[in-house]
Amino acid sequence: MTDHSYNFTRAITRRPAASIVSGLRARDIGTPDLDQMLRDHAAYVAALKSTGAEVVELPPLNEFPDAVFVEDTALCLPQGAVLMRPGAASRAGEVDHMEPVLRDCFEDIRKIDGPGFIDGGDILVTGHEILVGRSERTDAAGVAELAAVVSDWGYKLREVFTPEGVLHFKTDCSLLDAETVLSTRRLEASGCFEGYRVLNTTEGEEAAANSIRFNQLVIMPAGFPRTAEMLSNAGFELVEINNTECAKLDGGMSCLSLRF
Ligand code: CIR
Repeated sequence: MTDHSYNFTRAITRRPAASIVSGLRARDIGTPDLDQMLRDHAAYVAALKSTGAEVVELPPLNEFPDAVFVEDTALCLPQGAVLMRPGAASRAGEVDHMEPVLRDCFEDIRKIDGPGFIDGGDILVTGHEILVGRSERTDAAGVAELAAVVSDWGYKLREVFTPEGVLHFKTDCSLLDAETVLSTRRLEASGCFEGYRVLNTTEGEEAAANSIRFNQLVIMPAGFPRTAEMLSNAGFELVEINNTECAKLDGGMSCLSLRF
């Protein structure tokens, strides 16, 4: 049986806009370079396509500096898509731009109406459940509303907690196969992955946790050699993508696509 938590036929991405220099960031560690980010983005799209998937490449949205991080706008499942309600005010309008794109791909489109907030980056779909991390962007009401929406499609949703100072739940973890996750030690210590096989990022390489399993590949940020070696020894086929520019805006591999 095809496991929908990591086997995908399509992805949606959006090219970064010149306004990316104004993207949100927790700490200022430098201004992202658009040309470098465009090169990295092209390499990311090429990696997705190399698995045989179709990739919808949306044009830049200059009025939304963070719109390249499409993952936060929606949750895509085989049964349909759920439009999120992003917790950062400057990003709320990105959802209206994603809605028509998703309407072309899904018959059943649902929406988080509020009053709660929820970002796609806080949602990890595994082989048998949906984990949602409360964070600065995702609150209890947002989690509860999503739980109600997806229960109708037969999903169990479990609320967990994103560590203090970490932007999104998936900043610190990714799915490697239906029951294996790659996680930082600090996130695993919260107990949220009980029952899963957990592989840890190496100390000092926490940013490697924001990777994605996409069909046969694990697409990971470049520059984390010890974690890469560990994953490779565990039998995963890796592609490394430069992430220096997205990292200045707290972004990683998952944020850059919607996968379904
Ligand atoms: C933000 O703060 O919203 C963006 N600068 C980064 C979003 C990263 N998205 C994600 O982890 N899913």
